[in-house]
Amino acid sequence: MTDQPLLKALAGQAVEPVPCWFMRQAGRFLPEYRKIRQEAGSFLDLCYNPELASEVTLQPLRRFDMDAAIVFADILLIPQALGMKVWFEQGEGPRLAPPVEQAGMTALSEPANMSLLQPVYETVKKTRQALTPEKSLIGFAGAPWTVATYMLRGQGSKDPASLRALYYQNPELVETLLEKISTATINYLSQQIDHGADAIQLFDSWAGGLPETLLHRLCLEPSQKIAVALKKKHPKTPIIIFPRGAGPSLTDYAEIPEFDAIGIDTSTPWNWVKKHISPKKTVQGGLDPLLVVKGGEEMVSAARKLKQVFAGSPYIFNLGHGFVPHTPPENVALLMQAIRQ
Ligand code: 1CP
Repeated sequence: MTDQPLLKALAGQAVEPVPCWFMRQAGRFLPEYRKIRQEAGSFLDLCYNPELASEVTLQPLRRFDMDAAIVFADILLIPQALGMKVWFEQGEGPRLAPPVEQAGMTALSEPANMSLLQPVYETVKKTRQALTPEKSLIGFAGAPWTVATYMLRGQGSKDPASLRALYYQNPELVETLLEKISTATINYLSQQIDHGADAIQLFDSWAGGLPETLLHRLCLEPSQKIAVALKKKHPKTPIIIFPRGAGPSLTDYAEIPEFDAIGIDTSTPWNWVKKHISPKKTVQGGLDPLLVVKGGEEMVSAARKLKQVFAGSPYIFNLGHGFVPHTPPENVALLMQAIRQ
């Protein structure tokens, strides 16, 4: 599958035209997604329905010519496999029970119920079969810290400082939890690769705001451990790490050979990346997703500038975080045009 532009870029080539895909391209902003979502019942029912999940994965590629599809699933399926109840409150976000901070590790399943995730592997297989050979299929999971932030508190945390305080109070609990998530995640991603994922992305959406030592211990090291374990079994499958909010510590991520590409968030200065990250390391992302809500010339010129900054080095066009639900699809079409020009 080395004819895939995305894989070429992940192998360190500067590819022209620049390969692209977008975080949160599946689900959320497309009207055809909302229709299927209604048909499926709940969001989680949709994640566990290979037929419909595969359709949602393919929807953006039917409209736009991006180079990769990302499997429709969620980072919170792993907590379910670990024995937590997971649901989504309308307009509020995910809820998980019982919170590990209160219930402790013994409330989790031992061993994890990995067979629950079988439908995701079916989605991967079906989607890979439906994609043309030059398109890549990206499998993914949450990085352990990001998944743990939801498991510890039973919901998304609005207060990262309180999670840090929790770690200082009870490091054993947090570290045991990270270990448990990591083991399940290695198995989960390995199965996604076995079923046809061409590349993997680890989302560390809540890596921001940690002091350097904690960023290393809670985010970088557990993600590195997953990448090392995956590479042992699947040395050819590239891994993209997206440590949102890591700032200057991105240079530490870039030094880890098992991370084939580094995802940069909205607030990372592009020229800083050019200056501080080896030109051999593949970089992905950077465009403010809210600019795609705005659209027009401002979006187009930012996209051109981003392409220009990374021209001549291995780069994958993407956003600094995901599309928001009210992104107009016609702005995405215009963005694609600007990227392909
Ligand atoms: O229809 C709906 O209401 C569901 C919205 C939705 C969708 C489409 C959620 C709820 N998850 C997803 C799919 C999803 N989630 C994908 C595959 C589709 C794609 O990205 O194109 C991926 C990769 C994720 C990853 C994910 N889920 C992350 C990491 C990346 C990121 O966006 O930061 C996180 C943090 C989650 C948790 C999650 N899932 C959904 C919500 C509302 C949340 C909470 C987000 C938060 O706390 O702010």
